[in-house]
Amino acid sequence: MKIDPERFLCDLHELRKIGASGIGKGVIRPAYSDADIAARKWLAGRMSDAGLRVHFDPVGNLFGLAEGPSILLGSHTDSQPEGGWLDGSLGVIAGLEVARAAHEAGGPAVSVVSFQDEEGRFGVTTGSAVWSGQTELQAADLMTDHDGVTFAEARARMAEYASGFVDPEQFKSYIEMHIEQGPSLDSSGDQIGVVSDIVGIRDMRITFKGQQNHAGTTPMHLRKDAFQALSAFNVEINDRLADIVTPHTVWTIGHVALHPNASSIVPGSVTFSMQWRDADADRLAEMEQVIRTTANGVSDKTGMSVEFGALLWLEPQTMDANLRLALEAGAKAVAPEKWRTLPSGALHDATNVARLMPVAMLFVPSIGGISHAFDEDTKEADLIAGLKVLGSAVTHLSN
Ligand code: HGY
Ligand code: MN
Ligand code: MN
Ligand code: MN
Repeated sequence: MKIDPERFLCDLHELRKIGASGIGKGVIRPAYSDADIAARKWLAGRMSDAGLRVHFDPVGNLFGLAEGPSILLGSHTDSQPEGGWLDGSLGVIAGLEVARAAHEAGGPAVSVVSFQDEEGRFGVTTGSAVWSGQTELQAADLMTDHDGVTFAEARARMAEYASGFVDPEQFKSYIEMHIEQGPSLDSSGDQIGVVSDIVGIRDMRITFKGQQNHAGTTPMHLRKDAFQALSAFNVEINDRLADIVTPHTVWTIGHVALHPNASSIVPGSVTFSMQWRDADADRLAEMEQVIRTTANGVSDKTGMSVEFGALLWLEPQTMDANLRLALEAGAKAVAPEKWRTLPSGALHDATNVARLMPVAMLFVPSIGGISHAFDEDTKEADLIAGLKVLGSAVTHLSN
């Protein structure tokens, strides 16, 4: 099998043009947006040219299928609202190049996937979560984005392409290549990371409801200002979580919707996202209790009501030992002395796919550790090293 780095880079740059942000190399390609659908149609053409059978499932996961039992490679091509050009796309396009080279060489059988809504416009890694059975389709259909659009409405945009769900039995294993999205490899000067585990996550929307009122006439002591409730919650939760976490635990209030969001109105309500991640499922559960207790405490103290949305969750996931050995053999050959093992603090479709088959992941460095931002990037030499390790692992597994 002869992998072609030039062809791989060329495809990667072609894909970047679809939904290009115009700022740095960034992309704006959220799940089911025009740009996301255009990118999937482009990718379907590339898969077909590579000798793969194109298949869209009911949620918009796009597969390029090889004949017979195959190794599945891929990731996702949707992006964050402000996304980097490599997050997800790298694993899909590297998989495409390996599958194409394998097809040209007459084997081994390699299939490719681009999962839908990995970036969680609706849930957490929604497309692979539904395919793997982590999330029921009926439950997913009821999920809403921050503008109130339901998953059912969004996926209907792709209904004209959809066939049934792909039978996972045809795949022997899944390998996902990705950028690290953190600073470890960049700061140690390593080119390749072989992933040991992926952290777990919990994500929940919380709403404080107070009393909307006039910002000029309402005395301070009579206000029920929802922003003040969020502000108090934020200070208190940082304090209280600090007592039970490790240096690797993280939590984020990343989306805030203040209502009605006007200078001269005391805000009547606020809905915000509370997300927390850790490698230990028990700690995640303990953090949930602290979060609920703290929000209830703020509600009691301020006389405002609090509501909790549905809890989204993914458990921590360990990578398959045999697949890791294949990646390590590739890393030793391609980047001797410049690879190491590390955990993933970002989530990946691999967590869901692990319900169906053995999975593993490899990372290449992110310059400055930056991702989920337009200025995300990776050195070309590192992208190519990752591609070669992926190809080498596939060859190793088929021998
Ligand atoms: O947020 C994550 O870890 C993933 O990239 N969606
Ligand atoms: Mn990603
Ligand atoms: Mn991401
Ligand atoms: Mn007025």
